[in-house]
Amino acid sequence: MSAVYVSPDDIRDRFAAAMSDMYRREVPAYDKLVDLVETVNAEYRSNMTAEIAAASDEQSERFEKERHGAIRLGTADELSMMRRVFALMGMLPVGYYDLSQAGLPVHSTAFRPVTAEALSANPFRIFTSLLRLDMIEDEDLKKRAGDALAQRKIFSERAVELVKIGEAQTGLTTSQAEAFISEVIKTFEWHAQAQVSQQDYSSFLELNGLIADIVCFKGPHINHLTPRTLDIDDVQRRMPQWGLDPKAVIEGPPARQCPILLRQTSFRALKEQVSFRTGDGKQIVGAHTARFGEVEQRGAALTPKGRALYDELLGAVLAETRSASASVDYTGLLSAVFAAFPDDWRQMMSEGLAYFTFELTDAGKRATSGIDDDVETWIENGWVIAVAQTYEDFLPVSAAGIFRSNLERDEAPQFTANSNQSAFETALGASTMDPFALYQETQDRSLARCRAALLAAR
Ligand code: OOG
Ligand code: NI
Repeated sequence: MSAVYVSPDDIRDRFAAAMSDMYRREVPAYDKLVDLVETVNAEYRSNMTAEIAAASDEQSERFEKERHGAIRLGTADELSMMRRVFALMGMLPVGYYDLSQAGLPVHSTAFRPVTAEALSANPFRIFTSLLRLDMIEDEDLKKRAGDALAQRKIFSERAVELVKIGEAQTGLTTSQAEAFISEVIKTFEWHAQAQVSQQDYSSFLELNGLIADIVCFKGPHINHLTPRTLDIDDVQRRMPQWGLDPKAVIEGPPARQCPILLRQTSFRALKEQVSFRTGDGKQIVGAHTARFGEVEQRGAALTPKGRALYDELLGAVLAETRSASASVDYTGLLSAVFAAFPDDWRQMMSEGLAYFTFELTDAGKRATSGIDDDVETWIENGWVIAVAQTYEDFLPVSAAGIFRSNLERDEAPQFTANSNQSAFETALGASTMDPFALYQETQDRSLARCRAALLAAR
């Protein structure tokens, strides 16, 4: 009887809160960032017009508790077990992100809820990367990395047992869910003790900061959490006053009247004390730089056509930045180039650039005649309103920027691009879902609901 089980949405909600609590305790700078974001959001809200509030999910309950995080895994077994863990929380793998394009030896997916209902309950997402040992050319280091990963167990026995129970029952009881959360959260704890020698650590670090972070420790510590803000420019500006060291630029699109996709910034990763093993069983003290805090501002999900335009414009900005000899005003350039992206919801809808959900208005509920199939006419008649769907995913170029500004050295691309989605999915033990299809489905369903209601009234 499924009624005895806690809903996956509830488990995710509690898990997300527990993760945020843990990270606030572990990384006081993140605690400060959350306070800053709450301050900025409260100020912004007090100036927000009712119109703006109604046209977005920015007033919704999900907003304040909204977080994403990121982890980096070492092996296929770790990734496939992680998939099973997240499935019990209603988080499924969406999208494939090829970071080798940006010269990083990982590829990734985002575990997240996929239905409109689950997203509004709590949209908690984890950007999950898998190390690509195949991209390490040095055979000796590749072997040492593989050996270090082979000897670690990132999940407790009890966690694995609870996953199996949850799968067999297709759910967890209240006490099982509590145990599940407290067991699984251990996987994401920080380990100040490296499982390799300082010499090995240095060799991995020399190769790439990500490799050192993934290979040298007992588990995939959560490396950042990200609250959502209403005004990312304000957060970026105020970080130094709060004692936080922001990365140089905000990733993603420029500030706009009609926000699109995702804008992100972070405070730079902290240098933290760790210890390394020595041959004689002693420990020596060193440092590792991996953990940071991030902020995001989310806008509308774009259709493939809108996304292609975004990619084209961003590509032009990056090409110009690279070719410029002197330092360019990146923010000014970004805004200038993105003037070519329509900044008006109606236009974005008629040109098919963004995804929307359609809702019947009170006038629509009373409408009794003149109903045809054209949604634009319904909107003109005031029967239906269109609200842009929030983008629930990530952006590969932005993710690369976030990765890079948090590696100890800002490394130039060292690895050759070679996308390998099928290898990723084999490791995952499942295919990744297509994000565009999810937004399209939500849009189609909302349209069908409006149509049915209007036809029934005829
Ligand atoms: C992941 C970086 C990507 C984002 O928000 O784009 C990311 C990492 O540093 O492991 O979290
Ligand atoms: Ni992130």
